[in-house]
Amino acid sequence: MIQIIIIMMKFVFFVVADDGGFEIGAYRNKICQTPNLDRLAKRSLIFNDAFTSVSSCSPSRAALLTGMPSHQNGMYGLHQAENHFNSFGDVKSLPNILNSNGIRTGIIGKKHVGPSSVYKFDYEQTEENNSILQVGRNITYMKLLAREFLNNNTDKPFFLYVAFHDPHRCGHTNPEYGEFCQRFGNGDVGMGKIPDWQPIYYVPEQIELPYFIQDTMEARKDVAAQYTTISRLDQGVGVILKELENAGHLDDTLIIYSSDNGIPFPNGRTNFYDSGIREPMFMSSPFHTERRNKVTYSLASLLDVVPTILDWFNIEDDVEIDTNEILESNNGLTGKSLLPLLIQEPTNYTNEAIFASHNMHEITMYYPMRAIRTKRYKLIHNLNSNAPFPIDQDFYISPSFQDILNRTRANQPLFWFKNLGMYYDRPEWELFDLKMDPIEVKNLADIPSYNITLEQLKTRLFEWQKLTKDPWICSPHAVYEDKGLYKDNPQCLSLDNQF
Ligand SMILES: *[C@@H]1O[C@H](CO)[C@@H](O)[C@H](O)[C@H]1NC(C)=O
Ligand SMILES: *[C@@H]1O[C@H](CO)[C@@H](O)[C@H](O)[C@H]1NC(C)=O
Ligand SMILES: *[C@@H]1O[C@H](CO)[C@@H](O)[C@H](O)[C@H]1NC(C)=O
Ligand SMILES: *[C@@H]1O[C@H](CO)[C@@H](O)[C@H](O)[C@H]1NC(C)=O
Ligand SMILES: *[C@@H]1O[C@H](CO)[C@@H](O)[C@H](O)[C@H]1NC(C)=O
Ligand SMILES: CC(=O)N[C@H]1CO[C@H](CO)[C@@H](O)[C@@H]1O
Repeated sequence: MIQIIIIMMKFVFFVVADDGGFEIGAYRNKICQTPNLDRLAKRSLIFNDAFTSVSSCSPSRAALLTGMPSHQNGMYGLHQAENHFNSFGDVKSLPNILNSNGIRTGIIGKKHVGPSSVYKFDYEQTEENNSILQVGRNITYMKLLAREFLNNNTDKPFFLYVAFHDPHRCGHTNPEYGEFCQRFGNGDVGMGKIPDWQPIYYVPEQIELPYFIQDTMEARKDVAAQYTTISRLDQGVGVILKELENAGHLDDTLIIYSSDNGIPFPNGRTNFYDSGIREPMFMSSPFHTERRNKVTYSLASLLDVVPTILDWFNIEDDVEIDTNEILESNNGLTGKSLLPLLIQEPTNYTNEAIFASHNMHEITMYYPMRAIRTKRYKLIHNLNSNAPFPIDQDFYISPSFQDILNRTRANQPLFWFKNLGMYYDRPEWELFDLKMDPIEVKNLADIPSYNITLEQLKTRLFEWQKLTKDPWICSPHAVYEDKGLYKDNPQCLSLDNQF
């Protein structure tokens, strides 16, 4: 008797938004219309507590694609132009691991990481050889590229990574298209047309402001423009999912949707407050239907994406998957596979934690931070707390931030939950009880009754820094020595009484 073994081929489709947040129906935003994302959410597990490990574009994407935090993969800041950051040349990235395991890889849209030898996809249509507006915001153009990738797939499993540039701001580079490029391709005179996009416009008075954006007309108009751009992202997700379906891959593909960092508003992107690091995430598997349209409250990190996708493809050579011991390093990776969540919710979140590591966004914005977040607490270590918290170029000229500057100068009410002084000036340690203080304004680091919690979190953060070989591990009060005399016994050597 001849036995025929059919090996089911598996595929992955990963979609990442650029500065996208929770302006999504599935996350209970009642105003912003996102029918395509909502439909995807209905067939997904919806993450309530997913976080990026760094709130900056290139560092977040490098961490996502390597499973290593920014200080471990080397992408300390932005990749483009004068910022000039790259990951270390010997880092193993997801596309390279998959490629060496016979999986075809494709990227469409914003790449924003390097060097190209570390992040090598078989099929690349990115800002490196396309206009970023076309490859990242023109959903018709992106759809045709996805079709090309899918049509040209032969007999291999694939990993397709589609990185929208929407809903990133563009007021500082292409002001002619509006603050969020919401006019690009909308059919008005001089704006061109994107055939697959039906723009949706919003009334500023009606938009839903998150707690961290000031309630002023300037900020509301800014958010209304962001919503219009989200309609392009949403419809883009819809047309590309349609391509996947037409190619016959809706029933064998793991689909993940997320974003790289917080939204580009005050207290958002570049911050370690939840408004800067919490991310939307949907994960849809054709083989796991138990928890569709259900919510998981388990803490997840974008550092978990590499272990999840390797688990999906049953690739175990490079990384051992361990779902319990988050602090157990697996060949240098500290993340865990998220696939078990598709079947069952954990019964106890008490010991769960996610970690974060930020060094800079733009090259001028040196402001290293390390953080640990559990279900209940967040501890942020601001290593450069003697300097004002830095502001980046595109956020600086945004209407929302200009409004805060103008009002501060004119001594007018801000209608904001902070003021500029608080925002710029941060203590070295910030400890928040997220249950009592979800908006993270009451720092408990100096309150004696929290000393044990503080010490426990500091120890756990330090252990993670050690495990992930953080060069900043002794900063800012000591110097790390790990060579020569200290080769076998690395030490933090004190600066004595200077700090
Ligand atoms: C971009 O580069 C890839 C190869 O790296 C090539 O296949 C593709 O055709 C290029 N696209 C454009 C628009 O030049
Ligand atoms: C978007 O892409 C399509 C297909 O390439 C093209 O026909 C259309 O003109 C583009 N729209 C804009 C605004 O560039
Ligand atoms: C959850 O785990 C913590 C720490 O291990 C333990 O103290 C607590 O009792 C557990 N809670 C429940 C409801 O099992
Ligand atoms: C801020 O003030 C300047 C100078 O008065 C003005 O030109 C600008 O429109 C204001 N911007 C916002 C967002 O309020
Ligand atoms: C924490 O503070 C209390 C006083 O509030 C003190 O008795 C205790 O020794 C402190 N514990 C640690 C670990 O510092
Ligand atoms: C070799 C191959 O199949 N090429 C196809 C790639 O996709 C484009 C666009 O769909 C087709 O025109 C090519 O024939």
